Amino acid sequence: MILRCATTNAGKLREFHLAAERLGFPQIDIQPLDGLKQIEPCEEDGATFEENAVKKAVYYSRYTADPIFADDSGLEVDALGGEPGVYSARYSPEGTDSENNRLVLERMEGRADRTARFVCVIALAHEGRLAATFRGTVEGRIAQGESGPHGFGYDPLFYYPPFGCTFGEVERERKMRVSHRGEALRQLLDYFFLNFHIE
Ligand code: ITT
Repeated sequence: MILRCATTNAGKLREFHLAAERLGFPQIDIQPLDGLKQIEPCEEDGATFEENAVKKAVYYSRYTADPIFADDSGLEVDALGGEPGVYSARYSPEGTDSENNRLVLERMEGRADRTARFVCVIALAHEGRLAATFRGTVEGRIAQGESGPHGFGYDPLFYYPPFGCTFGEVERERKMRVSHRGEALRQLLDYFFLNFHIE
């Protein structure tokens, strides 16, 4: 069973590839959408992760006959009123991981309340129609600085108390067991397995 994913983010893609087999669904073959880079990007102007995920999934489902999912995700920092939120990928003017991280740390300087969460919403679509959405979250804290060589995006800033370190300091597999994306993907794969019987 082929399940396509529509993402331009290499970090997300690496986590999706790890997912199906490790989550106990070796029959589901997660493949990127062919030619995604040649397609005009979908505008992500929704006010919520749900709106953007649905928009992306439905948009890209017109380019394949296979079922396809999109992930809209990000970091919500309580002391920053939920920012960067849906603007996570383009929080700084440069929009790079290192500049985004620098800006979060700068805005958090001197703040005692450092609670934050990662949110991931996955939308599944088929032939131009939305099938379902799935949401995962994980609670943590914004560290005082960046640590660790693993992961992507805000992982080096995201201190996860049960691990006693940041997501940047653990292997991808360990992160996926507890992460927002791992949780949303588990729900997606359960749903897909039960509802799509595609030969
Ligand atoms: P696609 O829309 O093509 O999937 P994108 O990077 O633009 O790629 P989003 O709009 O969903 O994706 O933005 C998500 C951003 O949130 C991402 O660029 C990271 O900066 C951050 N993010 C999401 N999940 C993360 C994770 O697991 N670890 C670290 N940062 C994460």
